[in-house]
Amino acid sequence: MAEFGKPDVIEEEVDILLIGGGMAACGAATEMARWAQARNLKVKLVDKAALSRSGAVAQGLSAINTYMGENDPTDYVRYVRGDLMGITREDLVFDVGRHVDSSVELFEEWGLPVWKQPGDEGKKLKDGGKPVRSGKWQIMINGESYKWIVAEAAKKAIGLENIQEHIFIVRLVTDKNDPTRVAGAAGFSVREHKLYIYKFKACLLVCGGAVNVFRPRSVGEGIGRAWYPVWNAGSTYAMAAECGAELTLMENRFVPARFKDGYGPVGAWFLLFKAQSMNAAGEDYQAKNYPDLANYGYDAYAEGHKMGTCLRNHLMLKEMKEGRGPIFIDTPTALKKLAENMTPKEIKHLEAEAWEDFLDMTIAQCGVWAGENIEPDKERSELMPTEPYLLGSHAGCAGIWVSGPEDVPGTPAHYHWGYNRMTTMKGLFTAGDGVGASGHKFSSGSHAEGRIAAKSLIKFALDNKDWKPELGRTVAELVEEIYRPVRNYLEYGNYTTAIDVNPHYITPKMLQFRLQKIMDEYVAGTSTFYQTNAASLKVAERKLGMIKEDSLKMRAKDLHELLRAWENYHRILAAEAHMKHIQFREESRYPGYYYRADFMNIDDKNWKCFVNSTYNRDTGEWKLKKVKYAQLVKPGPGEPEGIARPGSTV
Ligand code: SFD
Ligand code: AMP
Repeated sequence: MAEFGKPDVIEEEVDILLIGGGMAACGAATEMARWAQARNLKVKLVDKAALSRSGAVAQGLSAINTYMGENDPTDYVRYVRGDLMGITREDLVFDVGRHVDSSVELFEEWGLPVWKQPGDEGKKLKDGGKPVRSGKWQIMINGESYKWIVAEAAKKAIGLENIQEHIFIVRLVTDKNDPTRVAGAAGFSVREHKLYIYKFKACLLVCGGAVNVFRPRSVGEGIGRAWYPVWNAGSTYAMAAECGAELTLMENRFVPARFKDGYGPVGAWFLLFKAQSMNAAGEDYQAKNYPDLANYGYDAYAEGHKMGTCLRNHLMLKEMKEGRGPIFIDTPTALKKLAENMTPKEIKHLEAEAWEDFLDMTIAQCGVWAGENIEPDKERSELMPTEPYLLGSHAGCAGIWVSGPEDVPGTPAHYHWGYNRMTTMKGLFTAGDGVGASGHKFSSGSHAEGRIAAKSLIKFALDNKDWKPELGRTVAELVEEIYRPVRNYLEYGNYTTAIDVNPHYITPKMLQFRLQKIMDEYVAGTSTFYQTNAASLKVAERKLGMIKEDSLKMRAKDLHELLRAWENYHRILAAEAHMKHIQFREESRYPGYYYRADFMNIDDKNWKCFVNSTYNRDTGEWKLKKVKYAQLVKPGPGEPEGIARPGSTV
C-alpha cells in the first residue's frame, strides 16, 4: 500500500495526451474521439480537477463572447487587432473566427439555453434563430451549467475510462533521441499516493492562464477571491517554456475593470444594459480624458469611444490617480431607462436578469450586493481595475508561439512551419489560453481552437504511427523531483515545534506571498498603479532568481500542499517570463494594463512586432527576440490609422 512519501509509480503509454480539462480540452476531446476510434489511436485526458466544474468556466458564464453570426471573420480580425493594440497573429484569429460558430451551435445542441430575439424563441441558432446580442460579438446565455454541459459531451465522446481527474501534471519530458520533441509528461494524483508518467506521440497542453501571480486586491479571508480561476496557475506557460517551446507576447496581461471586491464582469452592464461609468463627481471621464490619449500616441489605436480594453482602463486610471475616484457604474439609471416602456412584470424580469448575470458566473458579486445592502436599481456600484492576469483567450494575448493554418492568404513562412497549433516543439500542441498573440477567443473560441488542434494532433499521430517515445529523463529522476517538497517536510518536519516555521523549508503559502509581493511592487502591480521601469525590473530579476532557487525548499505536509507547491513553481516561471518580456519591450504598448514609466509612448517604429522568448531549463536563462508582424487583413473603414501605420522597421 502506497503511503505519504512513498507513492506508487504508474507508467502508461498513449498516442495522444490531453493535459487540462477546460474549454479547449473538451473541444479537442469531442472533436478527436471519432477520428481516434476509427484509426485505433489511444487518447487520454488528464485534469487536475473534476471535468464538470474545472477551469475558467467552472462557475458558469452569462454570455458567449465570441459568436460571428452575421459578422465576417475578417471583421473579427480587425476588432481583435484593434483591441490588442495592433499586434496579433491574424492567421490564428481568422481561423478561430471561421470555426467558432459551429462550437456555439454544438453547445446549444447539447442543451445550453441561448437567449433568442422575440419571435425566434425555440428556433435553434443552426436553423437561423437570432440570438440576443449584448454586443457586436457577444450573445447572452443562461449559462450556470455551461461547463457541465460541455464536459458531458467530452466525456461521452472519449469515454470515462479515458479520463483521469485530480491528476496535476508537473512537467513535460523531451524525447531521449530528439530534444526538440516532446515524448512524455509527469504528474501526481492530488487524492492518492500515486505518481503518473505518461508517454505519447503528441500532447495538447491546455491548462489555462495564470492567476495569483500578482498580489491580489483581496485580503484576509477573501484572498481566494480573484476574477480568473485561481486553480489555473500558469502551468501551460511554465511547462511549455521548460520543455523548450517558444513563448510570445508574454509582456501582455489582462487587467479587467470589474465590479469592486466581488469581481463581477462588466460586459453585460455596459453592452446589454447600456450603463455608464463615471467618476465620483458623476462626470463621463472617458469623454473628458479622451484627448489625453494623444499625449503618448495612444490615440492612434483609439477610434472615438470604441477604444480597446486597455485604453478604457487608462482613462479610468488617470481619473483615480488624479483623485477623482472612486469610479462608479450607474446601474440605477441604466435599469430605469430600460424599464421606461416595460410592464411591471417585465421590470421584475429585468431586475432578475441583472442578478442572474452574476449568479450565473460570479456569485461573489451577489454576495457583495447582498452583504452591503446594494440594490442595483437604486444604488450605483464601484468599479475597479483588478490585479493583472496572464492569459491568451480573453482581452489579453500572452502565450505560446504556434504554427497557424496554411490557407490564409499572405501567411508568411514564420507563421506556418508545420501542423496547425503545434508549438516550436515537435508533438507539443496548445489552444485557448495557451496560444499567444490571438486573444478575444473567450470560452467559445477556446473550444473551437481545441477542435482545430485536435485535427492536427490526429494527423500528427497518424503521420508518426511507428514512432516510439523514449523519455529523456529516468522515472527515478522524475519521482525524486516531484516529491522533493514531501521529502523536505518528512526530513525536517520535527526540527521545530511550530511546523510552519522551519529553517529548512518554506510553506507554499508563504512562498506565494513572496512572489506576489515582488510582482506587485516591481513588475507593475496595483500598488504602483501598474507602472514599472528598467531599474525596478532589475530588482525584480534578482529577486525572482532567488525565489526560483528557494522554490526547491518548498515543503508539502500533505498532497494538497504538494499541489500548492507545484502550482507556485509554475507561477514563478510564468512570472519570470512576464518580467523578462516587459523588460525587453521598451515602450508602453498596453497603457492601462501596464506602463514602462521610462518609455511612456507607443513606439510603432521600433516595436510593432512580437516579442518571443525561449527558456533554457539547464542554465535558467531566457533568450528574447523581436519577430516580424504581418498584416493579413486590410484595415476596415474607420479603423484607426495606427493599426495599419506603415514604416515599421522591425
Ligand atoms: O464575463 C490542469 N471567460 C468568458 N468567456 C466567454 O465566452 N464569456 C464570458 O462571459 C467570459 N467571462 C469570464 C470568463 C472566465 C471567467 C473566469 C470569468 C468570466 C469569471 C473566459 C473563458 O472562460 C476562457 O476564455 C476559457 O475558459 C479558456 O479556456 P482554456 O481551455 O484555455 O482554459 P480553462 O477553461 O480555464 O481550462 C484549464 C484546464 O486546465 C486544468 N489544469 N490540469 C492538469 N495539470 C495542471 N497542471 C493543470 N493546470 C490547470 C484545469 O483544471 C482546467 O480543466 S467575462 O469576464 O467576459
Ligand atoms: P467583460 O464582462 O468585461 O469580460 O466583457 C465581456 C465582453 O464585452 C468582452 O468581449 C469585452 O471586450 C466587451 N466589453 C466590456 N466592456 C465593454 C465596453 N465598455 N465597450 C465595448 N466592449 C466592452
